[in-house]
Amino acid sequence: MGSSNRTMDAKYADVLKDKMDEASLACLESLPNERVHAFVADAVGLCRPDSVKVCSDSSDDRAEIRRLALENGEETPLAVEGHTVHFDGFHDQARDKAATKYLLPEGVTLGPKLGATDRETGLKEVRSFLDGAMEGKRMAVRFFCLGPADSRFSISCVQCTDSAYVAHSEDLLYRPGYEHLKRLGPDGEFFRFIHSAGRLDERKTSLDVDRRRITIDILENMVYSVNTQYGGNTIGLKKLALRLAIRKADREGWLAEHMFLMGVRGPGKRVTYFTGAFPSMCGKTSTAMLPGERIVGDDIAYLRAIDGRVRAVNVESGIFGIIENVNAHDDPVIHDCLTRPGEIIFSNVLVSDGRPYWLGMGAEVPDSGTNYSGRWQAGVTDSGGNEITPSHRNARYTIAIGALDNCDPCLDDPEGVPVAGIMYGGRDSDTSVPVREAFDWTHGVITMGASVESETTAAALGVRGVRTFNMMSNQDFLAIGFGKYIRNHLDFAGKVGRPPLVFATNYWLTGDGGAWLNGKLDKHVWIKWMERRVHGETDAIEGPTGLLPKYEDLKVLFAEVLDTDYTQAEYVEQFSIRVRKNLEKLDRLDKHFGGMADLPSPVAETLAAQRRRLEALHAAKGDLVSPFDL
Ligand code: SPV
Ligand code: MN
Repeated sequence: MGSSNRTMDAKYADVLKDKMDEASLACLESLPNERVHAFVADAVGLCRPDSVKVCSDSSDDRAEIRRLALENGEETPLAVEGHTVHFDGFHDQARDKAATKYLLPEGVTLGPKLGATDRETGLKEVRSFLDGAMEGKRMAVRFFCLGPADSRFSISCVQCTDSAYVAHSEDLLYRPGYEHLKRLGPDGEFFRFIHSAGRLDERKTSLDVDRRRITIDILENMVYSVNTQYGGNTIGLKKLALRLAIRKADREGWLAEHMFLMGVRGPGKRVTYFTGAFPSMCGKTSTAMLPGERIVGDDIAYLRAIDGRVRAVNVESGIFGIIENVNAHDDPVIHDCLTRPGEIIFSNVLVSDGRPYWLGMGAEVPDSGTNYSGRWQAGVTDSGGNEITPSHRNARYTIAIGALDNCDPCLDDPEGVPVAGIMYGGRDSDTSVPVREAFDWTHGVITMGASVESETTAAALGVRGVRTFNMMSNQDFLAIGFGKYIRNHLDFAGKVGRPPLVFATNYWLTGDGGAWLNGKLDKHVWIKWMERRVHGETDAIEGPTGLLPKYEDLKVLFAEVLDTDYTQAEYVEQFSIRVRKNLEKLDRLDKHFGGMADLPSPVAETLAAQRRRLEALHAAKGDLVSPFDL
């Protein structure tokens, strides 16, 4: 573009022209949106990178980012073509909830459970950490689209980052959004993200993690992230954008959820779509990738009521998945993909002779190599005396969904796919049956979604294995009050003719000796059962906490899906109602909800009704009741 066509205000051009070449400047100027120019000029003025690369959707620009990640040492090539490895710092291996804070404008409250800080103070602090943070570095300016482009689901995003690894990850995980934002014209709305990894050590990992901040400015639809590299803290479009999207959804009457989206095959050529909300590391991705089914997405979905039906899209187009325990037997689809040539970023795995290794991969892991601690040898311990595992428990892979053999053809459909069922699941070793169906939408939203309780995992920093409530599995990302969030779910059903059926799953139930009662693949049977329920093709047993599958139906499905003989003894052990345990959970729930303001009245009513059913069963039949005795 010649200078005669310049549309950028001089006050922005003055800041930018010395930092970028003509191509980058022209690329930015071609976006007819002054607020984009202002945002980039502010980011550049604040962070003071040596140079700036503005990327369009072109494959050349994307290739340059990939090259930069290798050149600057944030990624290293592996032996298989297209594979690279990235390491995050030793203390930067998961989402940092404590350092993640909402900036609260005057008059806005989010309740005591969401980390927040006064807007002025928080803004001043994070901007001081970003001040000059990119000196000596190259900033990338990237444009992406959450959800398919040119759809009512689309949200434009602009990311400024000094990490080519972050920018490269976003190429694999999101749909390009430069042309989309251009088409929106001068008033196009967009979410904005500034990220700097901060000062780096010789391993190219963030040095100042004690000054790590993820600061969310809900007033400006903007997130700052600094002194961290771990994807969950830095990839703006992922959990940072989800927090902004939850607020937008609240304003506009739709739902932004921590959910997978998949098509489940039924008899004939039938494909029925389900979403599922599980806390991190509880089986969400491996459910979405079940062999023979169709994956639309594994992490974040937007749900809207359209023409009387719930329709959903995958916000992303790639997967930032946990690699631990991915092996040919349990997760054949992704395992196959991870072992053939193609564009993949492995993070925080063990590398030896140019090959990635991880815990539970189904092959021998070497006893030395390079991992997130640097040079590693079996048996080494950290400063606290704990053994350093070869791969981190939260080690991950990043790929485009299109690389999977079972990618759903509707992935990019601007109208989304119709949702027939929603499942909620947590890591629950001793209370809930493996699968059950809610009596209705309200019962499902309250006793299954809002009541998800799960043992903590390595996906967030902190102690693992502690039982905590995790509302809709979305609690880490909630940016509105809990009461309003539940109300939005309850109201959502009123916008459609027949709301999706709601189910609860529990893949983690254990028996007396502490062993898991289900195999990893049993979830495939539960999902096929849900599919049949949606189409009214199987009966169920009415229990106190929902509708349970019948033994004879599961027996047929186990034989069909897994070619195994499901015995009546297994069924009874797995599906007996642990009445006392369920009552204890209700006690915990009462306490949990007790402190919340603005809870919609159906919450207390629905939980009280559940308690009455459980108490009646307890009085009649005791602590443990077989499904045959219901
Ligand atoms: C999760 O932890 O839920 C993830 C990965 O999906 S993160 O990007 O860390 O959020
Ligand atoms: Mn997630």
